[in-house]
Amino acid sequence: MSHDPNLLISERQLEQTALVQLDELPALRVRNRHAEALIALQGAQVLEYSPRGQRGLIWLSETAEFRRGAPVRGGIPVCWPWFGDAARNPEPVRALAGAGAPAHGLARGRDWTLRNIVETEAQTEITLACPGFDTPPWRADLELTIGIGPSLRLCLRTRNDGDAPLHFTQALHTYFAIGDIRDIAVSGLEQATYVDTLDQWREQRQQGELRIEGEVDRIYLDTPAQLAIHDTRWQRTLELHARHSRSAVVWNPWIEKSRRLSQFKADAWQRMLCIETANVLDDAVLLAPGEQQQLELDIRSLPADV
Ligand code: TA6
Repeated sequence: MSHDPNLLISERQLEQTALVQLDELPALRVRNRHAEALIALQGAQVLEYSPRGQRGLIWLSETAEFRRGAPVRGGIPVCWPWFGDAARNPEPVRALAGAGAPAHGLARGRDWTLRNIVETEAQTEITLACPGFDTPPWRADLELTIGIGPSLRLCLRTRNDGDAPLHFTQALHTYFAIGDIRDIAVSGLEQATYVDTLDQWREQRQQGELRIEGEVDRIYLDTPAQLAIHDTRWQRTLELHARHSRSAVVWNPWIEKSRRLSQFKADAWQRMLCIETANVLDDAVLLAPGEQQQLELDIRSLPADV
């Protein structure tokens, strides 16, 4: 089967999917009866997802740059085979990362190949594969399947193709689009333990719903499958349903940090919130040779809870 997106699209006479160019980056534009989406082949990064007739659910920086080998600010970066600073990962993951490793792993900077596209009435399903992760003694096959329909469905599948145990951490680093960060609440994290990376990585406990009143960069542990962002300004609730995820990272840079971020307008902190479906720190994943694991996330938008 051809991995050439153009060939695969023309061979299948696909109607919902087209190959487009965003500056230096090729991308797939999907339009079907349920929604529209934009996915960069670099990093298999979902950049946009808008259910028909609704505001987009995913935030993409107004100053996003589309350059080969460089992260794009926003969308859903795939963080794999480590999350965040490699030095902050468990020892077996640090060994895999090596010295001078980039933040959030290797997958987001690589050109993924198109493995399959299936167009049905229910959704458009796209499967992308990260080129051979082959760093002896480790080998892995990494695949992201993206379903564009009434909800956005992601499944990140890792298979250990090597002869050695594979330890990794991972996150779907979703940037959500919101009306105003000062007018939202996150439910589902009540009473959860979290590591506050802004307070010497101390463990704390979440009291009640999470509201954002300053810079937040927290790793929640033993998180439930269902979280929600209640957006008063835009009168909607964004529901996140995760499977095989034990951690969730919540991040907003607020005013000061925003000034130090690339591809980020000074006031952009007001319009975005990251809730990252993850397995990090002690929730690192261990696969024996031949084993595989899925990290799954469904995102949908509902009219605000009345
Ligand atoms: O997920 C939270 C975080 O690790 C923050 O600390 C911040 O660095 C954010 O990710 C963005 O990372 P990036 O490398 O995309 O700028």
